[in-house]
Amino acid sequence: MRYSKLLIPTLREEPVEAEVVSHRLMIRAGMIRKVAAGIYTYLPLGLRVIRKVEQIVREEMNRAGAQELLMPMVQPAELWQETGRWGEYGKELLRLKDRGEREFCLGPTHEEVITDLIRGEIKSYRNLPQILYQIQTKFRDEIRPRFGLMRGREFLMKDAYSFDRDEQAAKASYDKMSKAYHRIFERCGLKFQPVEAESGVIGGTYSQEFMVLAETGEDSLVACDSCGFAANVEKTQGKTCPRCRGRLITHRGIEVGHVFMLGTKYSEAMKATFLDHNGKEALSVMGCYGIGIGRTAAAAIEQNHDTKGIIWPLPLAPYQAHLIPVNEQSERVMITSELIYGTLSNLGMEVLIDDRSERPGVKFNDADLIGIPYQILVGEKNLADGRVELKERRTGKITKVTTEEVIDLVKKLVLPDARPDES
Ligand code: P5A
Repeated sequence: MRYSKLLIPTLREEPVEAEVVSHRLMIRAGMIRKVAAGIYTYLPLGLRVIRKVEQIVREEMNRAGAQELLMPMVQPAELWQETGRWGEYGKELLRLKDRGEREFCLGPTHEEVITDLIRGEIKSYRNLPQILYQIQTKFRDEIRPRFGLMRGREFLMKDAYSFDRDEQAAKASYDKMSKAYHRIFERCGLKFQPVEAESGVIGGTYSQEFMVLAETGEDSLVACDSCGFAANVEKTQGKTCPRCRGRLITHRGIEVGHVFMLGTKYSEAMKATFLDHNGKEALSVMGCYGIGIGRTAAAAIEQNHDTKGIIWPLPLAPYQAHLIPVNEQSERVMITSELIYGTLSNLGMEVLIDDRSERPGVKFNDADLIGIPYQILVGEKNLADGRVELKERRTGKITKVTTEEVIDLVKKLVLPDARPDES
């Protein structure tokens, strides 16, 4: 893509309203803009990152045998009254009325809608298990929306729901999802820790949160230094590990995912039953599994940045290579740049070429701010020796190589990650 044709409104100044680094950098890099408290527009660059996270999530959900569907955002009050959550959920549930005075809410989560679907469609143990997921906009009227995409009111979530014939089968579905979560956050290039957690207003018998480790994280977790036990601090008292009596060490983190063993909380309230192999009516045993899509992108920035800007892990980067013709007045610079751009693009790489007539310093600063992992600098001085520069954003390391070599190098660096096998 050509920078000159894209809406990338980068900012030099620190936005005053942003308290955490991911929020500041997403605004400064021209990725998001606020529309109202906790409600954002994703600009082209921001949306590309969101789509990268979604794609990884989608591939791993499909690999684990989950099926994608899409449920409505607007949900009738009656379903929430059946489970009692119409009362329980409180002010976070944004309620509205249609022209006929019928009550609805904007979905903060979809246990009721999916349980309603399954009770209507699944009648026999033969049709179980079912794992269904969607990637969809949620609304939670948080008291203090803050930190940009980290804690929004309107936000994107991947939510999955499993239905099984008994507890043992439900545990197998839960484990499958948990394994998929490990793969997802690994593929995103994040350092994370699963922890035992409280299940709150979603409920159920037990739950685990996936925490991205970052000093700026809103959550605190403890991890045992000898047995690997880890939990949200809300879940533990004291300084010793409940499993092995080892020492607990506190870390900060960002909750990017949460998996819940629901048991029969919803199937019982909504009478989601099926006929078991003896022809007897039984309740589905459920699980539900969430990932904050925007929060995952924000957490990646919390974990990967420096004073100059974002340093995207390659799998989440909006583009894989950032090509900078240092002086676009020079014919030689432009011919070489276009050649590299065309070749890399034809290889299936996502390349951003900064074809603006801006001063080199402006282009370099924007490139470091936006944080694409590999920069290719094409300038007259190096071209005199037939060379261009390859700069690695993370280390700042610059290698001078020929045009052919740069294509080869970038290919090796970028393409093995671009299309992970779908086995
Ligand atoms: C699981 C899926 C649920 O809602 N029901 C369906 C369950 N879980 S959860 O923990 O409440 O949310 C799942 C993930 O969504 C992200 N998230 C948010 N992201 C941005 N802004 C918010 N206000 C917000 N609230 C939740 C988190 O990543 C959470 O783990």
